[in-house]
Amino acid sequence: MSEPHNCPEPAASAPWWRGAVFYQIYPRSFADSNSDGVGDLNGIRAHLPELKWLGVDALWISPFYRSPMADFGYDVSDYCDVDPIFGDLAAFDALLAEAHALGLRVIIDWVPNHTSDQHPWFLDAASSHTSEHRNWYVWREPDEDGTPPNNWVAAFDLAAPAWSVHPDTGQWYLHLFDPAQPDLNWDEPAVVEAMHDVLRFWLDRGVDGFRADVLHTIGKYPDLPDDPAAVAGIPHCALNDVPVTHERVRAIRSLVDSYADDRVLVGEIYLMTTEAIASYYGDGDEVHMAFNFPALYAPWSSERWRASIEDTEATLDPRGAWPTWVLSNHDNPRHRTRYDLAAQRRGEDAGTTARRSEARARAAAVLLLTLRGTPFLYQGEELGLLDAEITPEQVVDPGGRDGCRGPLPWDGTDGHGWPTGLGAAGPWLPLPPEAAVRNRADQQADPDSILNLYRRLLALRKATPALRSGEFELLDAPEGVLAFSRRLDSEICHILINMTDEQVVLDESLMPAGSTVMLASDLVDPTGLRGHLGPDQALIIQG
Ligand code: ISL
Repeated sequence: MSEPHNCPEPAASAPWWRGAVFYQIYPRSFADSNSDGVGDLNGIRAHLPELKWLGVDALWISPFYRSPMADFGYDVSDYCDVDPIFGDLAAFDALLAEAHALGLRVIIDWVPNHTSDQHPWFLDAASSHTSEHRNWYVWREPDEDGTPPNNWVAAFDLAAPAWSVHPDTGQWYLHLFDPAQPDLNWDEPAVVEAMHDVLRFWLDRGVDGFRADVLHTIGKYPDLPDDPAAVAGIPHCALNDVPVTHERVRAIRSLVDSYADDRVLVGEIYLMTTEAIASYYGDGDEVHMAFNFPALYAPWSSERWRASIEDTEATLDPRGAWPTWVLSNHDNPRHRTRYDLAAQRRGEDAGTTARRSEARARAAAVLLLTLRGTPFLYQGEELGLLDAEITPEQVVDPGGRDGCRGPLPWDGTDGHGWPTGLGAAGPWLPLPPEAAVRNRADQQADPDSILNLYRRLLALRKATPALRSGEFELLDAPEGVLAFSRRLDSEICHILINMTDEQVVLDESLMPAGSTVMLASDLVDPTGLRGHLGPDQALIIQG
């Protein structure tokens, strides 16, 4: 088993993941070691030193298991093996050992709600009414009128039912996502046992924990009733937030904890209120952390961020639940792109928008890395990447989420670290715009780049306990400015973020005389900064 030997010792009272910054790797688009146009485990391993240089503490690696790739790995056909496109188990072991030797923790994705329709369990289940695995999935006899068993719709195509008829037995099977992703039946004890075995398999190999995919959906209303909200969208959330799921999550947590209390369970609880998400922290006996989706969807607005932060603090803190913050992931447009689009809607020209969205992306980095809680960075946000531009013919994802999955540009060469061209000979998706300048090597060499801002922020966070674990308080601030403090013992930091396009004058209480600017989001010389914030500028001030 591979141990994170080099990891800093966690304080007795604070588990490592509370002080850590996670970095999400989407393996297909991270780094390609064998020039087949798809990223792989050896590619990740080769770039671990750069992640260490950046200063993150832990990696979350999206699925690399055997998969027909109908949902690019979230359709698993063998949970205990690596898809050949990514490498093999030996490549994973080498990656994990090397990450641990560098002091980087590694959590991996676990997809408990559904398998691939090519998983041997489903192939057997579908083959006859009486097969060994029949009850591992959710089957219903068709009505005479041929309508699906209920009105649930599938996540990627809201016009399509969450049910398909399997030709071999003529029965409907349930799939909250793509028809190629049949839902497992967690009412069946053998499913629970098999999925627990998957956790054990990877824990035994030494992983530091899991990000559990749509974990709230592993319990369903027993009679699968119609969903009154189905027409309003987000079908897999509206229902399927039921008491039995909490029991199942508690069992998963206790399995994870049985290995040692330093393994972590992060839930993707794709529900749209903090209250609903918070319930999956249980009484400290369900997930250790859950993604904060309402904050991910907050636009670049101080009022909206303030409301989201207040809601998060008010909901999580009383239950002793630890917050997380995330701006981007592999399912949503990158935040720089989102903030860009917002500006374009206000009628800005493209050049101005690009310049301002860079400023917003920098200020957002300060926000993400100074809030109280565990931040999750998504690969490429440290380069300030925009979504790749994808033509309709280039769309390959059933959910149309290709833009945020554009491969990472590593250097200034023609292919930027990927085989040149697109398609069979080139990367599986187009690279993001501006790769000639917005690539890893060039940004590393430029001390003023957003990459170097992330690095300095991460170093500052590491060196400043108040920023990692200090008390949090929102401060009164001029309109358009989000201001808060982080305080630990006598150490106090003010974080000031101007979410407007105008310069804002600051009063003495936010920037006291004699205070020092520890960092400015545009990396300008902080000595000239007194009494005001530039457009979309963020400052960290030591009081
Ligand atoms: O993709 C979404 C919005 O753009 C979400 O609705 C997404 O379906 C939801 O966050 C669940 O996502 C997870 O499970 C899916 C998979 O496709 C996503 O990539 C994964 O993050 C099914 O496994």
